[in-house]
Amino acid sequence: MVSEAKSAIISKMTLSVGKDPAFATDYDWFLACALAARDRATLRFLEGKRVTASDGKKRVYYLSLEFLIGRQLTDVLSNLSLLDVFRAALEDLGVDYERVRSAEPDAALGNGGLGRLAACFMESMATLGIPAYGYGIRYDHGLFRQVIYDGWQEEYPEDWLSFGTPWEFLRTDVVFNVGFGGSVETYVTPAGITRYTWHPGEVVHAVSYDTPMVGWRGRSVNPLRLWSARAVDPLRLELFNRGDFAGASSDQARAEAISKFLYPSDETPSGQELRLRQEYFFVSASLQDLLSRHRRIYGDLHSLPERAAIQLNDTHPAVAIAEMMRLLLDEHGLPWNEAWAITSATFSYTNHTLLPEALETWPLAVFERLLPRHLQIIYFINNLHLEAAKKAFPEEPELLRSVSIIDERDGRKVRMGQLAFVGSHAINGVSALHTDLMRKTTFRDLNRIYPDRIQNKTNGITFRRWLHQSNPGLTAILKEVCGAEVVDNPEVIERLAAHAGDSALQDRIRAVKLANKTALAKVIAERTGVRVDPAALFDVQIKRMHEYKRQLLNLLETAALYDAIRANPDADWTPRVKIMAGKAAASYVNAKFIIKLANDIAQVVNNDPAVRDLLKVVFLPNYNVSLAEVIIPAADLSEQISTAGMEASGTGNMKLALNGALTIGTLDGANIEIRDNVGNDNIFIFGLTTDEVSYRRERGITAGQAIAASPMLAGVLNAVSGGRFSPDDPGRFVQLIDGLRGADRYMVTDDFDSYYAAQRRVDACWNSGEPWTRSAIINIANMAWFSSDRTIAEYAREIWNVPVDL
Ligand code: 475
Repeated sequence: MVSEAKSAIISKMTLSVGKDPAFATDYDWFLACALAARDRATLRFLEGKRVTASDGKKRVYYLSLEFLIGRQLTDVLSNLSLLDVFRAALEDLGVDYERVRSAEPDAALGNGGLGRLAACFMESMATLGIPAYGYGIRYDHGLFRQVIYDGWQEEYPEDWLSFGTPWEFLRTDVVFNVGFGGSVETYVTPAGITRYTWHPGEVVHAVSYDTPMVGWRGRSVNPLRLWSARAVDPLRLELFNRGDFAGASSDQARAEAISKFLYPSDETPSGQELRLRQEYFFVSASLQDLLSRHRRIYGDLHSLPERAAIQLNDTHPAVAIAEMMRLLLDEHGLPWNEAWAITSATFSYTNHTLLPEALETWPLAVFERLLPRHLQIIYFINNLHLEAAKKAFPEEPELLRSVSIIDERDGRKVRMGQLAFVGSHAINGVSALHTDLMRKTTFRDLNRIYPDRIQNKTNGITFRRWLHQSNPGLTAILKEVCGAEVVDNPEVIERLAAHAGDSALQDRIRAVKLANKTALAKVIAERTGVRVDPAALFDVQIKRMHEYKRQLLNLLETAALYDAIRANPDADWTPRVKIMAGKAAASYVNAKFIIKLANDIAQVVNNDPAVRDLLKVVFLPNYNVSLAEVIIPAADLSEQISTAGMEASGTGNMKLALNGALTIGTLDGANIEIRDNVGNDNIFIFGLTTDEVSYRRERGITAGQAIAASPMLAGVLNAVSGGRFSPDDPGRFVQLIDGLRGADRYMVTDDFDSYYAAQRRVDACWNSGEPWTRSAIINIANMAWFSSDRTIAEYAREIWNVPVDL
């Protein structure tokens, strides 16, 4: 096996990379390994395609504007059971696998939770043998690279594709036309039926690239099909011949802009026309592709719902409802009722956030200019929908306003959430609380009209990447204690619980954690110059920078703790390292100030000899999947401190708990289900509940009371706004802190005292030693339910109706 791998790698190096191994760089070795690994994956992939087609198996199509994949080499090798073989082969060749692995750039085609969930789902679908296609955009530039300069975030373009990627196959035969703009022609057939033809003013080519997504033990390999935009005519020859070289290629630039970059705003739609062009571009290409596949195999489109399930990952691909109707009506000549029955039986929609500013809407004018026929179709859908609603609830005009796909208030808009809801047979939230809030708030009235549509599917994570690959030390212990089958069946992790009090096991768990922390300490030193002690408590908050996630609450507690240590340096403090990482949308001013505050606090605290090693603060730049893989196995404490009711689920919370970090968190999102699984004694819960948050909001209770009641809070707010951490610019944080003193939309002040107290409970537990490790073990033992295999099995049974044996 090793010798086979060796010759495969050498042959790729020589004949595909075109290099003499003696002169190969780490990146060359990565290419050679990736190409050799891809060969194995491809054989499984082609085999799977044959089987699915011949068995008439139902396919799942996962439409997502984001797939946050990260590096793929270890994932692919490990899932093909080739990791050890390749490692040994490279060692024989005198090459270090770690360096080869690190030469791969992250595929960062996503912003955060939503995109990473799509990547975990692709892996789990392949693992469960579900024939699935991921459809998305092949962005030339993924999420920006974050550089911290003088404590401020700077954004630089990300370049993962600058040297191409060895994982993909260009499909020259899978190219579709996607139209924009133009006009709609209406005519009546001799039989008296009105028909419509859209004449787009502009056409762009969608070119497809397939990347194989390999399931665990290579059970199946599914394609991730990403579309790249190309101009139909790369050059306008008449302009070129006249010497107008820029004009000659302007169409090309305009077309190719569609797949140039990922919009970097997490949970705030940009509302720009290019974004709508991206959405329609990949939706249209994907639907044309899957319809032509269906017709090729089954002939007739009426059987689509039995053979295909299309999942919309949030509303970003929701224009698919209108596009499917257009294709069925205008291109395939189906009558409305049949087209609608096929569409609504095929689609389902996942909601990922209820933040009002994140709910996607498009001004009618923009929509009509870009997609005139689709707007017509949406009007038709809405009329029928409102008629049905009127019939069901005749006395409630307010209800009609809330369920309408068209928002009639200031400036008319298309509401993509309403469109996705109305056009789907199943709608799901991503945690129990979030689904409950969907039913009670944003989708309350739609839920009254269609009471059985909303379901819950609590998120999950793939244990292959987030445990086995990123934490081999812990995985080895699990295999020994729970049995080797733990890598195939996470449920047996539960066996660990029986040994939670075993001191030998505790020692081993602590030793693995310490080794992981030592590795992280090295990365921290390299990237920030800060030296941290691996024996200290590693307190971690890693996620997008967002006010509702309340990194600011964490920083205020840090500042208060710093003052407390200075006031009483000889008390029995718990040595802590506060580790924070995350990107802010470039235009999100407050989030960028919070990054600056983290770095300013770090400057002051880390250089104050009075606190010695009792407190260190680190902001790690450029958080991405690869950095997460180093931080998560090294965390002791997981910060999940969003305002109750605002974090739809969270998935970092699951990754951290699975790796033995204890959670300090609010009763929000999946934190609640984590608590239910690990037990109240093994998690630090604090803060307002969702009901208490809405009570305060309804009564307009602001920060005044909380500040008046807490001298410590008042002190820390004064310190930060008075320039204690920004002596070079004392007024720097005045506005940020004034935001808390006024409306305090995210109730940082209300939760401050209870958060501070919970942190002191953390200290006490850490200092007690044994109980902490015990709790960590109980956390690990009870996380099996959060495997994305479980989540996907639920989607398969309850939404997609595809067979799965888990
Ligand atoms: C939730 N992103 C997490 C995760 O379900 C949840 C929205 C608009 C434009 C661009 N990006 C977005 C999100 O809404 C998002 O990432 N939501 C997250 O989805 C997976 O675990 O709580 O915030």
